Amino acid sequence: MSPFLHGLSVSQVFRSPRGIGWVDRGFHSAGRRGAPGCERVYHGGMATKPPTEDIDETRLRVDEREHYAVGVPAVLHALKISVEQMGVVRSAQTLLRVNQKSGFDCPGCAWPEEDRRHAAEFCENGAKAVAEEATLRRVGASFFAQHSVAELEEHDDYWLGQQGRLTEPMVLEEGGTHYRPISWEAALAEVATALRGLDDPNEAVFYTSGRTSNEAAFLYQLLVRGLGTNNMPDCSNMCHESSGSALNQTLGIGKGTVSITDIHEADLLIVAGQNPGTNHPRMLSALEKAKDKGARIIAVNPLPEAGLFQFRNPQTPRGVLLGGTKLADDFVQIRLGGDQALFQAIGKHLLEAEARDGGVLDHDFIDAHTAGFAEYAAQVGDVPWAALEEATGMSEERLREIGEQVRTSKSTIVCWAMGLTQHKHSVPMLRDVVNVLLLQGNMGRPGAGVCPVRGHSNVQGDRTVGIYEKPAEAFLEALDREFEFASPRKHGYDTVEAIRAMRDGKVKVFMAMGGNFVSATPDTRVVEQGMANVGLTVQVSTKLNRSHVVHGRRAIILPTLGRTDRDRRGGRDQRVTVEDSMGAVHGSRGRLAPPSEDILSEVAILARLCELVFADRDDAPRADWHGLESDYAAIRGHISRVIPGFEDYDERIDKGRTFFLPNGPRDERRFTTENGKANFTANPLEYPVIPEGRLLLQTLRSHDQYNTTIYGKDDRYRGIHDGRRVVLINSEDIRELGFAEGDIVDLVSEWNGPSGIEERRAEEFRLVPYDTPRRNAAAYYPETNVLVPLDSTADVSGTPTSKAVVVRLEKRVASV
Ligand SMILES: Nc1nc2c(c(=O)[nH]1)N[C@H]1C(S)=C(S)[C@@H](COP(=O)(O)OP(=O)(O)OC[C@H]3O[C@@H](n4cnc5c(=O)[nH]c(N)nc54)[C@H](O)[C@@H]3O)O[C@H]1N2
Ligand SMILES: Nc1nc2c(c(=O)[nH]1)N[C@H]1C(S)=C(S)[C@@H](COP(=O)(O)OP(=O)(O)OC[C@H]3O[C@@H](n4cnc5c(=O)[nH]c(N)nc54)[C@H](O)[C@@H]3O)O[C@H]1N2
Ligand SMILES: [Mo]
Repeated sequence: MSPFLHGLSVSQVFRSPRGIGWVDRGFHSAGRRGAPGCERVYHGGMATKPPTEDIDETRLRVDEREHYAVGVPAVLHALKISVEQMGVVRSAQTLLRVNQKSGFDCPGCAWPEEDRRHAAEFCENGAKAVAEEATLRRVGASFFAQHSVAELEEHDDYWLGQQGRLTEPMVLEEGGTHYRPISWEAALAEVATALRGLDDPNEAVFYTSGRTSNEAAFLYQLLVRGLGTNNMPDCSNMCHESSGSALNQTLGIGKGTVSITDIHEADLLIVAGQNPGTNHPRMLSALEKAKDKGARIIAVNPLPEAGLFQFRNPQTPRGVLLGGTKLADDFVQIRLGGDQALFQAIGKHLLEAEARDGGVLDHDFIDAHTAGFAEYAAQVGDVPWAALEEATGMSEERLREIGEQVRTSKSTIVCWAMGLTQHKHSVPMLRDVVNVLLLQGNMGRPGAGVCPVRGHSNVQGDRTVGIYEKPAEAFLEALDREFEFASPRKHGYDTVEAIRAMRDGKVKVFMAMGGNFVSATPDTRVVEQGMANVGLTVQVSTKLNRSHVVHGRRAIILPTLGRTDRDRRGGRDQRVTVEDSMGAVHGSRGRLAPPSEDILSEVAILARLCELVFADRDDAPRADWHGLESDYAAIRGHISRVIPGFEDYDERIDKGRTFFLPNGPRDERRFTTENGKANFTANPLEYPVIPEGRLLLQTLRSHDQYNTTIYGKDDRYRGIHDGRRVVLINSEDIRELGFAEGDIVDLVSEWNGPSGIEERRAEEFRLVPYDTPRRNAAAYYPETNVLVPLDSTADVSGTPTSKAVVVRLEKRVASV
């Protein structure tokens, strides 16, 4: 990969005598003019002040959607945001260190590095994630003195997140109007006393978001299990839980089975239910490499996402000057939730081709390594083409054409993200993905396998080191042996169960290690009410968010370090480790001065809590808590003795090295399922049936957000500017439902609950005609989470069905 950005390396951009005057040249020679905000970049070496206003939706503009991703505008946009948040010097310091051997792991996404020795691979949204964390804006005691909690609650997520980094521990008393400062000693003592005072440890809930390092996550689960509960809901429950459920059962591992080299070497890549141009931009370089080597790409999506079609790599002349690389050879515009039918159709086509001509299936693989083939073949044999056509919105001929591309592929990888995991029938859908791959032996050989593309940068690592409400017995036994205690065996709450327990008044302490529980979870009104029922809520956070202003009777905010911050403990710079989407573990070390002196790392907070909570308890885990806080290598020592695959952990990440965790299916076609085989499964076909006059709504990310953190007001690739309250909808549906383009409507979700139809309402969204299948609409999360019913979850995995909410539209005011 070339480290160059239009002939200049990122370092040259910042080192040029004219500062980022470079932007001028790069941009004119690329034949473009007037990138918005560019002037600010020229004149301002300083970070800018946070916004004073919420998003003003009346300014919303809609234009043509883009037909390519990245390119020069992406570079400009990222530089603009970086300089606004961090100023020029800090921007240079940080952007040069992302994903470098001696640098920090990008907090953006979990896509692996191509090769960590090269200079920074440019990624617009990675740069934005970094800028958001390394911002020079601050939220300290004077901020909280100025703004009451009631006032803060009125602001939108954009305003809250943009205020800056938290700098000192704060507490909100019962009935208090403002957060006030509290010392670390008093804050941690209060948390520990609350936890020790519980009648039953199951009255506490401990949420984790996926940025937490392996070291902190491991200590966290030890704190929780030492206390005596497995109540560990995490963001994974809302994310790739369906992937884990389907893959564990069929392949014996809840993770992907490919490496980055496999992506490069695949003959066919199917990218389904994923918008990599926005959410995993570095994946586009890998897809480009695969294309260069002759791969075909099939993109499966209801929306023609820009990043699926054309990639203008800003680091190559081809990308900047010659229009870039065409990615998808075939765009399959599927109906929401139609993917199970698509994969059944492919399987059916392959089986019919085998019966007719032979030579399609990998019989050696099927015989040696799999079980359940006959049942699967019978099931897809019986499913009528008419049903497959109805579910996908495509003809039998078209479905067979896709099946033919799979038949002729020598090695196939299926990549997916939230479009496949957040449906009621996601688990059977993903089992059918596995079925298709098994037919041709696309498992455990180069260029073949499953690739669930993870979201948060360490969400996979957190699970590996024990953040899970249903831990495996072998893990618990090893943990008990290492720390000489007895961990609880009873399974804990997942995210939806935790919300039910909060709603029902069963939770006395709620603690979150990162994330934004209130905005990220479904059924916002129920969650708000649930939070209010909790005695003490504790948020360990980097930045202000809604979960600080929607709180329990008492609330504590503990500010913490992020990936970019220097973490000095025990007289030296500490390093943490993370695992990427492909099971590679590597170190991460921040270099920036932390936002204030008064911030503790996640590890330090947890080690101190363990010490306080476990003091004079004979049945508690035993460890040198103080030692762990001052030397994270000692935590890695514990992990290496508890979790297989981490032998010699610390040595193996030394000097910026990466190591791969063992992966049975990938490494040796070994499947640790109950029967020791890769399992075909027979899954009855399911797909959403949309009631008359209603739409099916998917809730997704704009280009300017990181989950609940809103970076900006644009969704550039989809042509949406200066606003977020839009519904992307087929223009014929607008007409048929009696509306006009630009109408402002309320979205009313309809859920068939135990006592009849329940309604939930999200107000004032503008109708934007868009290229989406009939009766399939899209709107942004988290504004629409209020519509997702708590009980609307995926079978088996319990994941909220964020990509399939039945709604009707209600008109509010005339067209504007
Ligand atoms: N910049 C940025 N990066 C991120 C994140 C972010 O918010 N911002 N979030 C991170 C996290 S935690 C995650 S999990 C990932 C999320 O990454 P994605 O899964 O790409 O995120 P979504 O925006 O939810 O996009 C879902 C995609 O699936 C499509 N889709 C929806 N329903 C269906 C369906 O039924 N079938 C098919 N075939 N497609 C469907 C949608 O049209 C959309 O293109 O990104 C991670 N990276
Ligand atoms: N409707 C709908 N809902 C969804 C989804 C959807 O597609 N549609 N997607 C779901 C998915 S895939 C996910 S993963 C979840 C995401 O849910 P979460 O992970 O809970 O949400 P985030 O917005 O990523 O959390 C952002 C907050 O994390 C804190 N933070 C950031 N970095 C750090 C750090 O290093 N340490 C600590 N301690 N705190 C930090 C900051 O305070 C920031 O405000 O949302 C889910 N919710
Ligand atoms: Mo996620």
